[in-house]
Amino acid sequence: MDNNKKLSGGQPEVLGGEELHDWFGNAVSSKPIAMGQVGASAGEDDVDPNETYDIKFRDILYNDKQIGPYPTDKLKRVDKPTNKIVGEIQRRDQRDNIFGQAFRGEYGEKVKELAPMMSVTEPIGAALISVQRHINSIKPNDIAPKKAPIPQDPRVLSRHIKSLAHFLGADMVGICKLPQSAVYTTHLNGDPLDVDYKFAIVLLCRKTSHTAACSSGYDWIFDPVSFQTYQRLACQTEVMTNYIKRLGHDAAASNMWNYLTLMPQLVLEAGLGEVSRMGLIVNPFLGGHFKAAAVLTDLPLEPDKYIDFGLQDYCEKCSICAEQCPVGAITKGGKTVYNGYETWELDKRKCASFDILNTEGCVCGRCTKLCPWSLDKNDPRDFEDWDGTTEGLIRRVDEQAKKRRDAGFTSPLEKTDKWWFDLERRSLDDHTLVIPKTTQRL
Ligand code: B12
Ligand code: SF4
Ligand code: SF4
Repeated sequence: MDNNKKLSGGQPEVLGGEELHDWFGNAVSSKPIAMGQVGASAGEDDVDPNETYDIKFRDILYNDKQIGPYPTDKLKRVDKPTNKIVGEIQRRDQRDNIFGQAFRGEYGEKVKELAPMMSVTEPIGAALISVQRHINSIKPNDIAPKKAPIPQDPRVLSRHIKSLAHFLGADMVGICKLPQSAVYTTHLNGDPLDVDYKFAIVLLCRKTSHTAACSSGYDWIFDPVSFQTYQRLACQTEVMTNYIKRLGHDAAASNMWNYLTLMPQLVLEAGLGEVSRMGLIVNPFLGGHFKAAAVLTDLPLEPDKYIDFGLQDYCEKCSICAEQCPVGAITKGGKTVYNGYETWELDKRKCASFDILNTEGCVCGRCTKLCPWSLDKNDPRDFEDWDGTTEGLIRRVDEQAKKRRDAGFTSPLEKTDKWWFDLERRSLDDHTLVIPKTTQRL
């Protein structure tokens, strides 16, 4: 049986079964056990999809109660995205993202020389990346040969999977049909990607607000803030993938270092946000202050609809991100068509060159941090009294915008709570940490 039938290119080969270990890690049997014995009784037939289940104490899977900490069930749902899709969205070669271009020298010798040091210059970021590399290198497990005897109703399974996502630590989760246009044509190593799953489960994790609030963008912590979030998402999506395969369904994780898909498109499709002036997707509760990862699967699921919380109009009038971007990478003008969809196109070359060349920090993220939809704490309690109207959300965002503007777009925490040391590694082959000259200017 081909246990990894849907995913080819750049993935580790699937090995059969699991080794049995005792609690102390000693192998107790050299004979691998079949995954089917974990997910379903050996010899059992596939589950009849028409069979009805009456499972006690699991009302949450059958009712309409809110799943997760944010009131996503109160959002206005629509049939089409609020930005127009006007043409065909083209699949992308992952190596053509701006980092790939920088590594190839397309932005000049200085950017090429410094690009490999990006994200690993600062030791907290480098440590996060080291550990995440291990997570990404775990071999995918087999798909159990028999489907687990659980309800096959897409709605019930979707509520189960969403609850699992929150159990694993995701802040928000949505489901969409997987559009082939969101799948990269190649893996980062250049192997062609042929990914053919029906659905994408999209997980969002908010960034750690306190640390982000302490960062001006001109220091070394904002990139580790991203990698701390990537690491959590990698754990969540790898565990969810492993679990779905134990249920007897195919699945693959798409996360940092192992992206199979372009994420903003999936975040939009899964009803988790709208296209914003920043060029990224903004979520009504998390603003732009989150990272995303996905699990692609054939588990029968119920896709979510798009959402409309008035962002297209809001971004037409607001331009905080464009004003606050240190290099003018975000347009103050109107939307244009890019890759078949309407958006405010980012000057990614300006953003990435600054990210790599800035001697006082890395991947500043000021746009996402200062967007007034990214509230100070992004805490679910902020929305406990929300009346469910767009006006109610916008009122709060206007207040946040005023507060930030009055404070000159700085937080008092930037002057008191920088708990990290701005240290730098000298070069890729030298692990000595030095105090960068630039910290004296902060
Ligand atoms: C490379 C990259 C960058 C690069 C270059 C971006 C680029 N355009 O090439 C740079 C350094 C500029 C960058 C910066 C940032 N990034 Co970035 N980045 C990526 C990454 C790893 C790959 C994107 C890619 O393949 N680009 C190459 C091609 C496809 O670029 P492109 O044609 O210009 O397309 C871009 C957009 O036009 C859009 N897009 C293209 N086609 C379509 C079609 C539809 C329908 C939609 C809706 C969108 C869309 O997606 C691309 C996003 O870069 C993604 C992860 C991922 N797998 O998606 C994260 C990602 C896009 N980045 C993210 C974030 C948050 C940031 C930063 C805030 C950094 C930070 N500190 O957190 C800044 C924000 C800059 C900005 N205002 O957009 C998030 C966005 C989440 C969201 N809210 O939607 C992502 C998804 C990472 C994640 N896992 O969460 N990033
Ligand atoms: S990450 Fe920084 S440089 Fe890039 S668009 Fe946002 S504010 Fe501008
Ligand atoms: S800062 Fe203003 S213009 Fe920019 S994405 Fe946020 S709401 Fe839109």
